[in-house]
Amino acid sequence: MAQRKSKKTNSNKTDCSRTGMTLIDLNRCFNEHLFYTQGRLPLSATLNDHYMAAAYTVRDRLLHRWVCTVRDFIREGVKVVGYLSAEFLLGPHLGNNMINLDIFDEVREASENVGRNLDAMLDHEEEPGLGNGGLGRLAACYLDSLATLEIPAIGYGIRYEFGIFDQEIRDGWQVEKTDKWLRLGNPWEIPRPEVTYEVKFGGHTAGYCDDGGCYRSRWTPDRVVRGIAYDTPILGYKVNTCNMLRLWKAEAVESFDFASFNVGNYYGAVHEKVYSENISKVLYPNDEQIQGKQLRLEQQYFFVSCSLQDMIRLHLAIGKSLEYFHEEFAIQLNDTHPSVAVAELMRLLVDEHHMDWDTAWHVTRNVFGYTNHTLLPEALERWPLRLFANLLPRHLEIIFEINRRFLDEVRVIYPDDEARIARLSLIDEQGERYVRMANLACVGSRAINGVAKLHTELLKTTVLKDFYELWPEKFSNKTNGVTPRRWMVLSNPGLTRLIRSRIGGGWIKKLDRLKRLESYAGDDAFRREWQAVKTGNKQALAALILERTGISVNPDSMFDIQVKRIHEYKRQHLNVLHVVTLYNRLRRNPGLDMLPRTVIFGGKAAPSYYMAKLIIKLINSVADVVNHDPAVRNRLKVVFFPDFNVKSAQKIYPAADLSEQISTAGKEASGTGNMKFSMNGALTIGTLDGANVEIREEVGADNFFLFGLTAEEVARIKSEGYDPRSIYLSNPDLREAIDLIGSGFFSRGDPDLFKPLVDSLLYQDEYMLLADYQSYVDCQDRVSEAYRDRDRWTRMAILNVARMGKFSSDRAIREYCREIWRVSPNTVEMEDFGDLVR
Ligand code: GPW
Repeated sequence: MAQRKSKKTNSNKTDCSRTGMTLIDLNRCFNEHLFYTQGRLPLSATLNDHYMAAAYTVRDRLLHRWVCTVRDFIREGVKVVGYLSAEFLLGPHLGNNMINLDIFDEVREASENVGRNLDAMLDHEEEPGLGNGGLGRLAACYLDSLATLEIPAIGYGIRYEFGIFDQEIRDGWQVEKTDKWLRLGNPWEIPRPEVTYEVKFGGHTAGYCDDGGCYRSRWTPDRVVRGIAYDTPILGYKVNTCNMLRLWKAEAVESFDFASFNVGNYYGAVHEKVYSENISKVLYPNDEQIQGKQLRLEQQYFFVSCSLQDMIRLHLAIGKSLEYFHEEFAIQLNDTHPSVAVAELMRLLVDEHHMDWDTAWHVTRNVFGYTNHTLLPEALERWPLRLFANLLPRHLEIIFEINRRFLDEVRVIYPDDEARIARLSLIDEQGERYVRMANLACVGSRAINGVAKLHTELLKTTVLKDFYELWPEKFSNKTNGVTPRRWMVLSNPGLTRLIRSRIGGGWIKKLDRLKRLESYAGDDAFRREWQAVKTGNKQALAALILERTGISVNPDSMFDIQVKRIHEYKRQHLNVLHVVTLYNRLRRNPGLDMLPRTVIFGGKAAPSYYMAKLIIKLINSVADVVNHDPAVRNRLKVVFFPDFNVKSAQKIYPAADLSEQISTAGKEASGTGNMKFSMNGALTIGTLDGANVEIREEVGADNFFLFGLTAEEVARIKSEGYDPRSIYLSNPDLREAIDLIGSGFFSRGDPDLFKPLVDSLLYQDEYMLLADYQSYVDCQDRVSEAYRDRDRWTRMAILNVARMGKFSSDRAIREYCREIWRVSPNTVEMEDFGDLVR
């Protein structure tokens, strides 16, 4: 004990790697922030004061690197990636920044020494939930990898005042609460009140001849809003590159002369202010389902316009001509949400910077890349022409002109193929007219990519088939990845320590090196330690589950987990059918020797998505009955973990034994949760969908539990006429499970409650749960068998982790850099504060 103490004291004097400071220095900075930033003495400081002081102490180290990164940008004119995304689901910053600064362990030890609780501080941080799910989280992983790979990059998005709602469960139903993430202040952002742009809306256009006799269009808006930049530093892992995420907040433009508009109309003026601020007020909580609301288009245009104006200003500031804009910037469109950028860049270049159309179009087509993230028809964005024309009249003109020129080219290649031309057109003219945002993104981009091999193939043969036939060379696949810094090092310190003890820490940046773990799969001692780590993580999750739900679960049972947005295509209700099947077995045979399972669900439903909300209610209702049935005797527990977000995800993935990735084949573009589970030593039960296909390829078919129809079979059966009812009638176990739900057994005798769900399965079954049911249940039986052999299971788990190298977001970003953006790393050298300010 005495010896340990003295070791700790020594480390206080040692250099804290990469900060160039000792722990004593860092501690002084912390106390200074407590004193000078928070205005507190240690004796009166609250947990929030402590958290803020810690955050500012860490932020100072980030800003030092940021300044150096910007210095290089100005000096060396490096090509920059602009990542445009309506969502960034960052998760808490403090722990992650400490990991990337490589000071986590030292700071933890130092905090313990002075009796400060680091975990309480980490826990206290409100996460910025500026995204719905996979798409927003991918953007956050990509920012981490861009910085880690030393690529100059700026993330551009919206600073939503209210992020994704907090989910509460009341009487089994989801209740939405506003997410007031800015309530206690946000130490990670730097407001830039002088970095602002004006964004116009509505009004009309009129033609005129300019001095050179050129026909031009002038847009007179009826509303102007100002965007203000808020910057968040994004530090790479163990490098000095510190990029920025620039988010825009909407404000009223005072100079728009309310006085003359509303003489004596104070209320009207304030109303205008409130109206403008509405734009960045709240994140639309829909995932893969469009709402078609005007405010959403306003949000998209607002952040796109601010971001493009900002990039143009930066470009001009380094003294370059706009003809070369695409040589200095590569702009990625994260799905179609920012795709109005194609028309806006044309407008900025042609109308505001007086560039000729052809040059502007050359620049535009060469600067953008477009990533598609879904095949679901209900997620493909299109805007009613009327709405678009009212809000963005000039952009509609530009889109018509792009379309006219584009279709002229198409007619040359495919003369007389009017059907094809109608499909390729930027305007949908069957019935009510719409602007097709995916078509606009395709026509305006140099590169188009899907997010997993299967998804990209399906894009080429279905939704983007015509574009693929036209420009096959534009298409490529970029399988998604996730950052091992947040999803292993930060969230699973136990596993990280164990892996480091055998193969060092090189894998954190070069995830392929996890391969070196393969040789430990057969090592008994290693497997014991591996199991101990997993058990520890399960105990921690069990404690959290008890705290959040009051349900006590047994850490020795198999943790079978499905966490993701609730969506019918993701088939949480197929998982429920399995649970009910197990329950029926126990009821039929009370003495059954069944492998104990804890089935854990988590995820939010879009507030307007009735079926998804009913699925949440079903899970909770089944949980209620199963968990209270004495006959079950702890062989089966069901948990709905409320408010699944990045913070809780960091506790959940490391505790999983089994990862549920059971979407209907062909529906999940990629999935990224599947990767996070597997990296943390869970085995996957899954369909051949999205990135599951590639995960299985990598980890080996023997180490993956596969079931279900293939995408091809799904399509074939659908086209031949699918009849779920006949499957229901011919499968007694399935019938028993569905009947039990339909009987009111889980709804206090009310047979109507779940009728919409039951009917949708029996009479439509759009996502083919019944077709996959038996294959799923059989596969789950193989899972249980495998789990009984702990050594075999652990060996499989080790091999899963060892073979996950491909799914690092570093690999994905390297591919984007080489094949789409054509950007290369720039190593940032640290310079002393004194030299920098001289
Ligand atoms: F519809 N994804 C998402 F394509 O989380 F835009 N939200 C969305 O709105 C869309 C896609 C959109 C997800 C995909 O469902 C998932 O399969 C994929 O892994 C993820 O995007 C990142 O590519």
